[in-house]
Amino acid sequence: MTYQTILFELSEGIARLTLNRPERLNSFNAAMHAEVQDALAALQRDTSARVLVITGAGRGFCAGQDLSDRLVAPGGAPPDLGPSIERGYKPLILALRRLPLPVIAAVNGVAAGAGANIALACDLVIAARSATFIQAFSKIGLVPDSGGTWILPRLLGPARALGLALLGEKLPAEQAAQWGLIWRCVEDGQLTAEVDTLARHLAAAPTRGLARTKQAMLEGWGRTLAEQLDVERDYQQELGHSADYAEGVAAFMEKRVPHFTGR
Ligand code: T3D
Repeated sequence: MTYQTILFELSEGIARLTLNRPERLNSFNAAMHAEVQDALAALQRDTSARVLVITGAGRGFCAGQDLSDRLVAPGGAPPDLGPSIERGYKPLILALRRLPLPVIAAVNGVAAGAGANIALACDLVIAARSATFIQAFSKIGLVPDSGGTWILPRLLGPARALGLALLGEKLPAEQAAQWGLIWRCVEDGQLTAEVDTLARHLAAAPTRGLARTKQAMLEGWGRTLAEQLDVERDYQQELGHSADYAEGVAAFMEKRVPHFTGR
């Protein structure tokens, strides 16, 4: 597939996906949905990928749905948003959550509407100090989608989650980090370097273990402690047979740096 709305590359275990409609703050249209889904499906198949970095081109990360596709002419029929969610945002969020490798959101600027919640669906969110997160949905009569109503109360508690969702105010990156909504806020000029360092670190890490860690934590919210202990047992049983576990133990005992292959 030739991409018109994203940039996508995979090199040395690091996949980089850049939302690339800067003139519309990288908002999503149908083509971008199809292209992002295609890229994520390619990553599912490509075992050389060890980490994914998602960012935005230009001054924004993503402004959610492209609203120019939603303008209703006077007397025209309102759009059916259900199919758009079902075919676009829902599979996108689930694909990010299910990708068996760590996903970094490098939030270079404003992340609004679904754009904010796509960032929050990533495993590690690093934002530039000038970036903001906006649950813009309330400004146009919608509900936070792309997992917003699920993740915000879990990460922030109901008071802050409802404040953000009902008011649609800008949450600065630094406050998002202080509230525990994102991993880190860094100086604007440091974002690329910090993300590169983190991506290189993760690309050399034991990928299968990280994938199971992500899965256990994300799926654990719906389980009892006893059920979760069973899941941990099963994952340890599986990972105990991995090449990376053998390498990790050997490297520790030999007092050397491990060389993980992601297998
Ligand atoms: O429809 C469905 O399928 C249901 C799913 C919905 C999911 C959603 O995401 S709903 C929420 C949609 N997003 C928004 O409501 C955010 C709209 N954008 C904004 O509120 C502001 O643009 C920002 C706060 C994000 C940034 O403000 P600012 O002042 O930095 O930039 P700007 O001047 O508003 O935007 C720059 C350009 O991008 C501008 O175009 P222009 O005037 O230079 O030609 C603006 O129209 C365009 N743009 C920004 N966001 C969108 C957009 N164009 C289309 N759709 C957008 N979402």
